[in-house]
Amino acid sequence: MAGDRPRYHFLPSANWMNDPNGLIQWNGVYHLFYQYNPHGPFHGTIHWGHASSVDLVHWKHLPIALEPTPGATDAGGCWSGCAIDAGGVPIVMYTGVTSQGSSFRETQCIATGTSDLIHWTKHPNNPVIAAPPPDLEVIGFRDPFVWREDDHWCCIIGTGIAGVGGAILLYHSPDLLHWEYRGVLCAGDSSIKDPVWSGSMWECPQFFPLEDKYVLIVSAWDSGKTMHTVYAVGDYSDERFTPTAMHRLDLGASFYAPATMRDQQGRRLMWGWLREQRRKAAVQAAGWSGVQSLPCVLTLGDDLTLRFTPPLEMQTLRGAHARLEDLVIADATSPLALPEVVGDALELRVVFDMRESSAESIGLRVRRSTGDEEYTTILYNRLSRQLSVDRSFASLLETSYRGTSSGRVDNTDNDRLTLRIFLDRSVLEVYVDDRACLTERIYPGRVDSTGVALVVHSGTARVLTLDAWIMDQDEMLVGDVAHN
Ligand code: DQQ
Repeated sequence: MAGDRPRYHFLPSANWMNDPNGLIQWNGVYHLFYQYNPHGPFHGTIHWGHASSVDLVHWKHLPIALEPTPGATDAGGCWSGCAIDAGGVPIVMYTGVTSQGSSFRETQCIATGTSDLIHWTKHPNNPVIAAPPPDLEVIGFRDPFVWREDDHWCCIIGTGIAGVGGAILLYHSPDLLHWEYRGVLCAGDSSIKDPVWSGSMWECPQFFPLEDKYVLIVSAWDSGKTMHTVYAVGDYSDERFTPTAMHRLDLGASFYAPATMRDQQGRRLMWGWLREQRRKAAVQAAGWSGVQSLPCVLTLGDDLTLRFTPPLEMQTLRGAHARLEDLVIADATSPLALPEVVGDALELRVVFDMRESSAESIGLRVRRSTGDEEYTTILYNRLSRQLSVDRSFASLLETSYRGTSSGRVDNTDNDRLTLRIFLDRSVLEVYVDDRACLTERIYPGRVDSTGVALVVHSGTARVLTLDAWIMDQDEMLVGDVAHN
């Protein structure tokens, strides 16, 4: 259905997209590569798609960057990896896979780009890392992430150690071609379920300094299932990362395999793959699957947890604006429909006065139909400090994707609570202050499911300001996916 296809989030014109890959700013231009299947809206024959942007907002589709080479070590797919500026030469490192019965052989490969990053030549020495360390019983061996340290390159690869949990393998190289295994940078414990389960294998590791700490982001995988993304902040010395607690990175059910980059302003930017949550037949009918999240700037809080902020550039998407001020809502008036605010591609910013609110839960309904047949409820419960998105009534079509995603958001300001919401047809990204982000996919079927309402439970709430912008992006994407 055309009404599900996002308008201002990045996605190819058709077919399958999953992980963001090889994020880099090159000669001032942002480049986003991504896992792409040109043959349909399903995972298979994975290529690297490519797009670029000068402003993080408008993206230009570029030719496919990498495709599997028959008979080579990436014949089964060019899986996730990273991009590196090797002294002015663009290099990508990725996982080449070949089918081995019902499983895959995973090896690490490199390719060198032309100065415009359009054409890529695979190195004749591929694979540059042919197999995991022989003395470890590993589950998976993929998704290289590379950085420079002193006089050598460092590469980490995601894996799992049987009976232990997810793990990160560390390698060093003088030239990106010859790699020496240095040990396990860090390992998880799959028996720990609380407060967050990190699965039996870690995909798409990202490892970078932030303030005076290091951050490790991994995507938790278990028994063939992609689950959620977790992060840890900690210290890095003597080739080992010592994390403090593990945290959920995004509190929703759709955000996975994020990649990060440091841009020329020094910002740590992150994109994640927002997978579909609808029936295969609906995906097939749509002809596309997968969206990239909006970019998000990561910073570190005093409590050593991450802070999440949409980049300022996103404000250039704002079109027609409505502002409401000083509203009081009580159980009896909830949900309070806002006729001034209508649309399926909106940014909403709501500031609640917490000192003058007694309600246990406050929030909004979006994609709401006139008779409340369809709606999605975003709520913050101030007693349990839980942010939730309830999809129970989100869609009359996708009845199997129901339920609630939620997570704890600690230490929010006692005076104010700000919800910042990016709604883009089937994409919903909810920021609570800068403390947390919850991303969901929703698939309302009714054409009138474009309303917004304020909701409270058990008490009253005072809204200081509510700003709504129609996100106006007809010109966002330039060109089409070109095939080599
Ligand atoms: N997707 C890629 C893998 C990665 C997974 C394959 C995560 O490299 O581990 O498309 O979604």
